[in-house]
Amino acid sequence: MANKTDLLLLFDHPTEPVFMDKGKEQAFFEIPDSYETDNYKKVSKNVQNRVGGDKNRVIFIKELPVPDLSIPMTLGRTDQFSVFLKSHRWQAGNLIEIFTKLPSFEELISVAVYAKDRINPALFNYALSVALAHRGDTKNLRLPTVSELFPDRFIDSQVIRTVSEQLFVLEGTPSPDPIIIPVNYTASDMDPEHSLWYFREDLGINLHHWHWHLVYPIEVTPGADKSIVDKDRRGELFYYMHQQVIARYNAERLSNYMGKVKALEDLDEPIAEGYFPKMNSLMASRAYPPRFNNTRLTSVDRPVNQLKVSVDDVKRWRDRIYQAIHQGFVVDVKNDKIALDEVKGIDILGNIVEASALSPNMALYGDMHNMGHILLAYSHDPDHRHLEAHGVMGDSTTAMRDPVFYRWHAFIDNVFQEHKRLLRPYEVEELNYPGIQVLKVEVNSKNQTNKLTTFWQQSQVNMSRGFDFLPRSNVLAQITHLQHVPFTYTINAVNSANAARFGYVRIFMAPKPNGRNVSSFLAEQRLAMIELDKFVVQLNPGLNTFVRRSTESSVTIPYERTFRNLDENTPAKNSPEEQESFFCGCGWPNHMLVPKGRPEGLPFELFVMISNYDNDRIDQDTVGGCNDAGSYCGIRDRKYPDRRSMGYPFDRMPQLNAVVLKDFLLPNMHTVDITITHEDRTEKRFE
Ligand code: CUO
Repeated sequence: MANKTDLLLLFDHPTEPVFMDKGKEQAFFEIPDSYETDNYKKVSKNVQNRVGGDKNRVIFIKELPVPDLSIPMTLGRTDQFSVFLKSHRWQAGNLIEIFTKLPSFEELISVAVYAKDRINPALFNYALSVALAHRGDTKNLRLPTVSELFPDRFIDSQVIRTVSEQLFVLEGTPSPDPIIIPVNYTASDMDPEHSLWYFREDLGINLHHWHWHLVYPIEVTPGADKSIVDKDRRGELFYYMHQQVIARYNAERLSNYMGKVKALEDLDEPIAEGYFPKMNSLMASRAYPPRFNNTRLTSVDRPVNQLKVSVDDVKRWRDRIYQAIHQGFVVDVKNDKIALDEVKGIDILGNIVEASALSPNMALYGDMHNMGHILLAYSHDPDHRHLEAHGVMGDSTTAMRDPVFYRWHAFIDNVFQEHKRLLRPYEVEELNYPGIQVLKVEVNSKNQTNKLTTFWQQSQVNMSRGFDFLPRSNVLAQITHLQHVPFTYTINAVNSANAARFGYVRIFMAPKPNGRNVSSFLAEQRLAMIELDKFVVQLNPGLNTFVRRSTESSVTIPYERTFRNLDENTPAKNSPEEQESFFCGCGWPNHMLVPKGRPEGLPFELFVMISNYDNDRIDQDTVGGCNDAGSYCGIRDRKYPDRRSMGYPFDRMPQLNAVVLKDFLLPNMHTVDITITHEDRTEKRFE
């Protein structure tokens, strides 16, 4: 009989027929004759005998009535799937609904097995992942990482060729050496944007982005249950997570002696930054199309994608959204006003701007952010005359590789900031914590105080399960990425009351302007603040000392979850680690917690605040909720773990008398100057 984890085998080798051997055990699905596709009718048994035969584990699949799959089957098997396309989202939404509504596990695995060879593999993977993550009986399954299944969306096509060659030549013998994924391969130093390759093309950052959009789907099919979209403050989190990406990207740019990213405000200007991904889609057997320097956006009209959108559409939506922000309300489909107030306003705007199915008026405010991705993703072939698929901007697994992603999202963030700018500044009573004083903050890394160090590290990943139609073998790829020396924060705080109190410690940092050791204007600096951590402390009467490790950060997932190998490092059954690792791929990768800095040191201002936890707390049980990267990802099936606005206390303009950060400080806050130094050396992680 099939067990629940057998569902995960359906992710393995995404384009191979379902009857081929799967997983470490080389298990076979024994499928009913009626489930076979025309391509392989009546040959599956012969193939199974040839590949393995009697010794393999066999999973018997029951023949059951199969729901109508005609909608998700509309997308061709080799087409490029994009969650930014409405037609694809609709097809995926239909399949997600089919999978989530099936009453029993037995029916789910039977229908999924039937669907696997009939549906576009990327759409199938996305829909099954979303469904498993949201079904009560499967949400604790540990899903494979998308980079293991679709390595072609993460690494150089030349490496794909080398891995394929090794898998064929080795034929089951373990590879003696890892295959080196080159650094610096997408452009030369003539392209100034190229110095950011290590951020844009980082495996963990792109995995985080894919996971985020998987956890927060944009829409469901019309009429379907909206609960998978309608999550606590999902519009606000769309704003905040992407705002933090831009703040982090700008800190990396400063590390590389570059100015802030220029928002794509003018949709008519040629886009200076080109991008040549150097990746081939294994599924489509086609290269990801490039975008040349100085490409202009034009209307996209591609009947093949049921897609027609003009640059003017996007401008119209933008103008209507700005008008709503300035009026302080939006208008829903019944023509009723909904106030954009200081509590819910940003959440409503997030859903309007993205746009998600929760937008109160899609006809009026449109689909601005998604269609921006689309205009950029098809700018090389807007009318499909060359029969080209979308570029990297068309997919959440690949979009962050492209410099224009940051220009587009800097514009999206400007729209949100227009709303935030109009809110009244926080009053002192909303910021202080009477009786609590932060006396001292120190950052310690090895034997250094207030100095952080970054360097290059090499880690290994096993991507073999994504290489289809090749002999099974473990081939390791070696990736070079940024890393920092682990550090701790030491915080001394006094509670002058005579009873214990609880506090929420909030840690942010921002670079000093132009890399010089001077203060920036807080009105500007607040947008550069990177959230590093947030945690609860008990303050006993008198002096308290708290020590917190960088690896505990509430924005990151541990290193092992980014570079994990599904077959190895599996935590023990029912252990706390296993609870934590269930579908917890969403989270900023810990190896990218700290910006690169400069060889001569880059000055930052680190800010610590202890707010009154009684005002911030959300009373809920968070066990098993994937709660270790809650700041950027929320907590699964729970409320966002902070009652304050995301980004508090820097999400609003400061009072006029707070010109620089020093003026903003209250006794429950403290700052310390730190420097981040980059050492140009490479360490191996795995030896
Ligand atoms: Cu994450 Cu534009 O939303 O890519």
